[in-house]
Amino acid sequence: MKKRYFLPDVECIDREELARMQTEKLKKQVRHVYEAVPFYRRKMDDAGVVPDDIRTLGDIVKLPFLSKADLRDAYPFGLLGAPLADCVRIQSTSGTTGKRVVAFYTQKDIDLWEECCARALTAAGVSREDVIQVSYGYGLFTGGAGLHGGAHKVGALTLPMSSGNTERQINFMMDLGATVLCCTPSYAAYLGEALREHGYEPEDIPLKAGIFGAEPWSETMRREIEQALGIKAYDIYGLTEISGPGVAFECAEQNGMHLCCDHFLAEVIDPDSGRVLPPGERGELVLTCLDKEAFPLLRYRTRDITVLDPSPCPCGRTHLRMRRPMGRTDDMLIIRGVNVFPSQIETVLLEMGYPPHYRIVVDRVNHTDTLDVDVEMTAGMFSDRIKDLTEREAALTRALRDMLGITAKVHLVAPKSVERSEGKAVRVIDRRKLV
Ligand code: DLL
Repeated sequence: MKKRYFLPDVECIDREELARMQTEKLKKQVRHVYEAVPFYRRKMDDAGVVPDDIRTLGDIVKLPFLSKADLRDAYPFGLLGAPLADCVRIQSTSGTTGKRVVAFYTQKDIDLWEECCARALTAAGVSREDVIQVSYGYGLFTGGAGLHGGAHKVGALTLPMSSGNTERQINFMMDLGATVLCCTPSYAAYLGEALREHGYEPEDIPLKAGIFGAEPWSETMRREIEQALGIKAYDIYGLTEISGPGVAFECAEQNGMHLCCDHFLAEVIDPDSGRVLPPGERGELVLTCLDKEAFPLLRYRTRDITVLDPSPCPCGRTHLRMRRPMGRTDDMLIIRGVNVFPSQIETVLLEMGYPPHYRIVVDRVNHTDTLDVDVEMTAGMFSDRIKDLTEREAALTRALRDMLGITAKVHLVAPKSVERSEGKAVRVIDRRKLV
């Protein structure tokens, strides 16, 4: 495939030059937030650090971490780094517990964010000739707005569909010849299923690429979606607090996501001790915004578990890559003392040919944790012979035990009985938290 860059001078910048640029930006940003944001000044004073202490990139470790709890404490205006009158937008996280986090943007912040999305689209081979169906939710969620802005910057024809109304999604896609689909991987899988039910084969579908993110997904799920829609599926990562989608994205190599290192500094830490880990080790991603004006977070603990990869990428981009996040520190389930990520369960199910529609229920009975997994069968697997179903359940239980090290109770359920999601899928019900 022809190599495409949105900003080759920035994306393929020499590493030493990039480090010099990052250092200058970091020093300036730290001074700015210290002077402009009393919340930061207090935090830095408590940690005994002043802006003059930050002279090299390595000095970043002197800065205190910022957590989601800090964002809640500072809600709504406490972390503003620009006058409110200079802000043009807020977006908000999709969190369901406690107060939502609101992030502010100046026009420059919006431009920066949309440019990151334009880089992501271009890296996936998208150009002004394309028709981009944006099926992420519009509104407070950053998915719709971010990819929409990026699509405009690329100059492509943009279909602002938002999420839901699958019938209408299919009609627009087929009638207008959408070539690129942007939505969550779970909704992409659902659209693939719905298109098949409408009698469309992958080769009838005009799409050629998909930009999928906002939730963890596996390599197997990627292959399923690619086959169902007849496309190449690209991963995109981001979070509201840092801007939205486009903080990192895959290139044609599809081997990790390039972080936009000119705008964001990435570290990976041990989530328990806070120690910075060397590249290649798995831990929690911590991000620092180098250019953001209105919501300039420093050393923000994302809670996403990943690995940083500084090795050169054949695509020519010099920006560091991050592996697909395997989950969040806060969706890791501890079941009978064993750490379980929902993405591990998904990998087993998909590898054994089950569709990506499942539900994980964790409970506590007689002081012991229980793990139940409802797994939907395809129409082809469905059988009225009890023996077939029992054998299937036993095989799945064995495979899950091999992956997780604990036993799960598997329940095979009828095709279409697990609720479909139009945005981020909610797959875990932890009843232990409800008591
Ligand atoms: O989900 C931004 C986004 C929109 C990213 C569209 C990609 C595409 P939030 O609602 O604030 O923002 O949720 C951010 O979602 O901390 C991760 O836990 C998770 N997440 C985002 N992208 C990925 C991904 C948007 N590619 C939280 N893989 C993040 C795994 C992801 N998890």
